[in-house]
Amino acid sequence: MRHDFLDELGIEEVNPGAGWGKDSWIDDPDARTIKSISPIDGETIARVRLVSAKDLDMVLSRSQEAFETWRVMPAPKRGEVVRILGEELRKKKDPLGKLVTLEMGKIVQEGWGEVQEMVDICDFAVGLSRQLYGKSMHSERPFHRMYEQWHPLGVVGVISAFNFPVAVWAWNAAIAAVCGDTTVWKPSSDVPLCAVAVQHIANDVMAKFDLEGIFSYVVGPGREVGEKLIADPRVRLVSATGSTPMGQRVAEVVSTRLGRTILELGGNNAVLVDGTADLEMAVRGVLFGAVGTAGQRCTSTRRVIIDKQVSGEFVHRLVKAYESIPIGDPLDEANLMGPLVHHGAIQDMANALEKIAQQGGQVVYGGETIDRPGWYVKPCIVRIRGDAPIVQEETFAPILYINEVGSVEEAIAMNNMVPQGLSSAMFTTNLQNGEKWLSHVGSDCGIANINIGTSGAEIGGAFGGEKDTGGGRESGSDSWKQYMRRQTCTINWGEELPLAQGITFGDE
Ligand code: UN1
Repeated sequence: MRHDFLDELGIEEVNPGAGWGKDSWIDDPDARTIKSISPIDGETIARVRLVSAKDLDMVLSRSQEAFETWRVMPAPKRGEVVRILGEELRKKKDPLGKLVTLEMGKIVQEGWGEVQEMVDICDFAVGLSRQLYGKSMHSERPFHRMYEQWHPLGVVGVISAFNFPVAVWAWNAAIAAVCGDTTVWKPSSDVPLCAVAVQHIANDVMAKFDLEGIFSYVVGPGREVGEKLIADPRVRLVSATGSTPMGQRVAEVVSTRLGRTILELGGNNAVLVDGTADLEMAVRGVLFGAVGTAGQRCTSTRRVIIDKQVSGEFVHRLVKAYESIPIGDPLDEANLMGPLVHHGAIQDMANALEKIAQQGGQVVYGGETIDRPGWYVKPCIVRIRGDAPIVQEETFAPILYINEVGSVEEAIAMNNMVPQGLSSAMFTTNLQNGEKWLSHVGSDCGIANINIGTSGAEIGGAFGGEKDTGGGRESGSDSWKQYMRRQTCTINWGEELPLAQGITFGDE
């Protein structure tokens, strides 16, 4: 069955593998194609042509050329283009959100939420376009003025993962655009149609301003096109979301040529529940964090580290909540959990469950595969030791580990024990526990919350994490600085030439 919303988004049976403007696509009829398969029922939605390394070279040239004109447009004028992009995304929220759901499998509420996140970051970027502030400093020399300013950087490469097929592009592209950069996007091959749809929207906006090449995309094999993208010196910044091994490869290649990276990699996010927590609130926070997006967010809750006094009651309530989750077609708003992204994800989950059993874990609820077309599972709750090896890994599936502890110090140590450091949360009504959690001896993650879950961060804050999560920060706060180059300027408006540090150099 072909959904009407595909027409609204310009999705054809076979779609080009690269594009940078309304009439600017790479659409070689002889090129190999990949199928975009819906995890909802395993059916092919449409196909996308793959581009070669040579095609990428052409897209990068166009992007570099576009940068030459884009960077001289005043930042608030660039903001105007991003404002219109945000407006077009608002208009397309319904069909684009549904495409996210169809291609990736998250429930449609979350599909729409993702488009809302794109709109929000456009709004943020528009404001930012008038606030790309540099500091001025007092010079140590008389009649000298010193200040720093921020210039556009160049072409930005964006590599995104299947789980956020559109929002992560926007975090990067909207900020990069107001900063005066152009963006070349390599989406995950699991969700290429989302990129095609976004490109159509961006093309319409660029065309209104007689522009092209500000936003472009390429779909191609990682080994060929991805490797070439990260190795190319024209790509001044690579912003990559995905697994830790992928991020390590990006870091290796980009650092060799002294380029910049923003890495947003795996998470292994815990919710701590102390003895004073509001358990009802904690159950709801954990439920959304662990079952939302079928456990496939990098911010998904994977661990509950809980005071053993309240653990029995908490797990009892959580199991009840899990039992009430309707699982099925994510386009049907009645369902709260859709499928996993593909068959490989089902296998990864089964492998993890096998290791769990070997390492003394006990399944309290779920974990079964549901027998119907598509890739559906029951979300799973497991009691296991917090230091078991499997708990240290990020399994991209709805498996939640319950780890019991005897004190808040033990809970914080367990939170920090894993190699990843993205998101974390504590449910408590105790001021001292809460403050300890957020202090320098508390959570070691990039995100630390109190009385809300680990996922669903707002775009206004800097997003990212420490350790194996890669250290990058995207979207809000002052993340924009990574998309620009800083220049320190000193101007002597006096009639002498004094040297800094009081040095005299052949002076009388
Ligand atoms: C991701 O899972 O890769 O905080 C991004 C959240 C979302 C973004 C998640 N705003 O869950």
